Amino acid sequence: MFSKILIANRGEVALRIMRACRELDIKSVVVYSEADKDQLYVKMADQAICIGPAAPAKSYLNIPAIISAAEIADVDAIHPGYGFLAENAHFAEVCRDCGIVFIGPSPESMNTLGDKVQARKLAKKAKTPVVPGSEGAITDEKEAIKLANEIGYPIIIKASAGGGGRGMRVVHNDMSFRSAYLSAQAEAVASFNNGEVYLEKFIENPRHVEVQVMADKYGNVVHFYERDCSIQRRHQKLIEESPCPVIDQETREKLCDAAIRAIKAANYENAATVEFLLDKDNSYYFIEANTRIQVEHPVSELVTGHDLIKWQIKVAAGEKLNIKQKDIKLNGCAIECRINAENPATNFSPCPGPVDEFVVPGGFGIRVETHLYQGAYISPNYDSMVAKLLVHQPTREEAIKSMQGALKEFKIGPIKTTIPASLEILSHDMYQANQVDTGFIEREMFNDSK
Ligand code: MV4
Repeated sequence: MFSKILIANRGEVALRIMRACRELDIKSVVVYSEADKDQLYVKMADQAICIGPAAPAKSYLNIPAIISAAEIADVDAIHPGYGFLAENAHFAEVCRDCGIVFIGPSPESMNTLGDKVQARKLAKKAKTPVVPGSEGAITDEKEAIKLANEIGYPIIIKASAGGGGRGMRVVHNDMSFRSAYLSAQAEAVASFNNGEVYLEKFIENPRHVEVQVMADKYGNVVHFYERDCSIQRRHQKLIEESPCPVIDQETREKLCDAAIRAIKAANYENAATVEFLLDKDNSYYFIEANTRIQVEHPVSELVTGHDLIKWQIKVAAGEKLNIKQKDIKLNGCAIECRINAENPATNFSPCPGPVDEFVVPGGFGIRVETHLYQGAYISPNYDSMVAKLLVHQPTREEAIKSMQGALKEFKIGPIKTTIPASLEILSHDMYQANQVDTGFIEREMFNDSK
């Protein structure tokens, strides 16, 4: 096992990783920017090293500065958390070249799965259902239009290097194909420096369901069931839950097995999330795989009782995943609300500033992940997510009820947060009746200026 780990991240995830290290008797080193010097995780770490100014490019994305800190602190491994360098294959490669374990997949599998065209091919080979679409990248407009007609409109053109909704265009007919194709390509070049695009049937009003997977160095791969992340606004998740409330046990097992097959085909190691779209008939289609631990991972921890961050560290250190799939049981329902320092009344604009009031909820089945404290300062330089509130209860109805109470107990002021927005969603008839999809929030609730 490692004796010292560097955490190349900030905020609540830095604390989350630090706590896992402590339970494994591993010393933690954090890196921080000048803007974060007073953060709780900086004080709590065994060692803290300032790596540069507030701007992420000069600190949390600054590979030479982070590697220097790792060398100075003499760590065995680096945990990247999520965001920042978590899916940067070059960073993983630099770590390897420096003899530091990157707690995550190899740069090779990161590159393969990061390329959506390659990921689709891999999934297909593994007999994981993919959305009907092009064999590979589309290069010839005439052929692509022919394929669009075979599949049937509407279709969606996506950037191979894409993600988070950038470089996507929905096309409804032959007439509008050309301009969508050209603009998707141009956006892909501008955003990712890679103009490769592919084509898929457009699944209307899908749910977003993702499977949590973990793989060790010896080919053992297990899943920790699925999360439903359909409650999103502009590709930002607001509420996640496990299990997906609309699929039966048989579908669930097939879906999770399909995710495992795709990950095995990538020769993958460490944590992965396999994303699917679930259509009206509960058919599921692979869309992409994320090569990091995700923000919403605690939802899966609550329903399975497994510490996923500890598993990440253990498998990276070469331990075997000594658990059998049949021993990973799904217990009850967990819901997470992301709490962002944003003002829902002003189109979710960021709301940084000092935190004068901070009262945290508690009670049976309540979990709070946050780096805030009374007197903390929320910096405008970083992501606006400042806390995650989770509940675990036997049923979805009880989990919703528990979450409503906990959200009302949570006081963060004077800054504005998404707490009231979460309360509105949880009390919505359609949310309670499981009648939501990825378009629900923008269609039915928060559809201000587009
Ligand atoms: C789709 C789709 C419908 N059909 N692909 C959006 C981000 C990227 N991860 C994939 N996305 C979508 N791909 C096909 N073939 C609809 C979306 C989509 C979406 C997906 C997941 C969660 C929220 C979403 C919001 C809008 C569109």
